Amino acid sequence: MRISSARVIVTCPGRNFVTLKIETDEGLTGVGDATLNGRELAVAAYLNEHVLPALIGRDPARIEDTWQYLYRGAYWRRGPVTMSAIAAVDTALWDIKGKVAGLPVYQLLGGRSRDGVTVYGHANGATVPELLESVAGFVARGYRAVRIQAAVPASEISDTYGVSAAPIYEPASSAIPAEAVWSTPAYLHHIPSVFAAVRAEFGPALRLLHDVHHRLTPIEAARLGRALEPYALTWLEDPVPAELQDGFRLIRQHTTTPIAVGEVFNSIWDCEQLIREQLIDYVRATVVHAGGLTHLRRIFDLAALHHVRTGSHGATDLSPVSMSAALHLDLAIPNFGLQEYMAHAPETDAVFPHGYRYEGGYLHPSEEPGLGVDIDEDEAARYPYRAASLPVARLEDGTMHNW
Ligand code: KDG
Ligand code: MG
Repeated sequence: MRISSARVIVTCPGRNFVTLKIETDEGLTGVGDATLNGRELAVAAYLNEHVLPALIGRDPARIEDTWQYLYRGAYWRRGPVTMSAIAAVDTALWDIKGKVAGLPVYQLLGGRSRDGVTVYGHANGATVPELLESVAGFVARGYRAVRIQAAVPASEISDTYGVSAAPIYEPASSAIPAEAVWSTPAYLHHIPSVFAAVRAEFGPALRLLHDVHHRLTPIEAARLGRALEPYALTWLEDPVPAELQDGFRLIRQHTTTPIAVGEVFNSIWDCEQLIREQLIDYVRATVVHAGGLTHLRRIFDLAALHHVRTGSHGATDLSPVSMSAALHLDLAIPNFGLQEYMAHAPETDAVFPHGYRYEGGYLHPSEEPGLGVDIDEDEAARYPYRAASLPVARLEDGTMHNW
């Protein structure tokens, strides 16, 4: 069997998605997600200009060899654009391999290690009562784990990360980034009282998470982790930017609150030290941004050796193709932790028909051969690309900060 064609489909059913579709000379097809929020066209061009011409005529069964060919062959290794492009090819080839075998991809990865994939949802509120109502909605729908984000009622903060009135999470908006104002002292003062209110209302069993979105320094994160210890979080996410992996040692020295990081990682080298030194508890790398199932499996296997569990990123800017692929891996690996899950807009679901389903706190991947997801190209053509950037954050004095 040979790869006979490959095309990149850019569509905006509520938000932008970049999808690779590979076809073989025997009529099988595979899909891969290549969406990089706010930088979509860079990955589309990378695929179109530099990857697709070299794919035609290759044997689709040679997944590892193709991965190595694209990674080593670029000479310029790593980076989110390169690794998202490689991920799309890799994911599509796993989809094809499943179809050839007549098996869902999780069977090719070793079969089930569990009955379902435990997911967490996103509760948020402009006020604590609003937040409690949002959490109650998730609990009523069977969720066992909920991410908690609440607006900080302080004039120094113009909008708080993760809080929005819109039913679908969507931080990317205007073509030129929107600007938000941020104050760490106001945030640190407020957040412990939010968790106190949630625990008082929902008791000890509900698993609670919180995303700092890279906004603290290690010592500030250590202070927050310590302040949140009475509320027994499952994880505190992205407390600091992770370029300096040593920074996490400082956090670890001061708090037993578990740490999760990795949604912006694209290679095993971004977390090698974090994992090897057991500086984190959950690694949040994803299929689409970390080189596909082939490379993500490698990261997760390294994590398994060091008591680190997985918590793959699953925001709405990862398409249903990514979610489908993530669920197959989540089901198979021994060290699965949690999977993030945010429902997509109905128009996104219509563009990407998929067989995974939510039930009582768990997601279940499709049992169809392959990944169990496709792209409806006629439907996709109805939604042309719209430029949309992620916001930026500044401190009160105008200094650029981390969004
Ligand atoms: O594109 C950026 C989003 O995916 C990110 O802001 C979402 O932090 C996020 C999360 O934990 O889902
Ligand atoms: Mg996050």
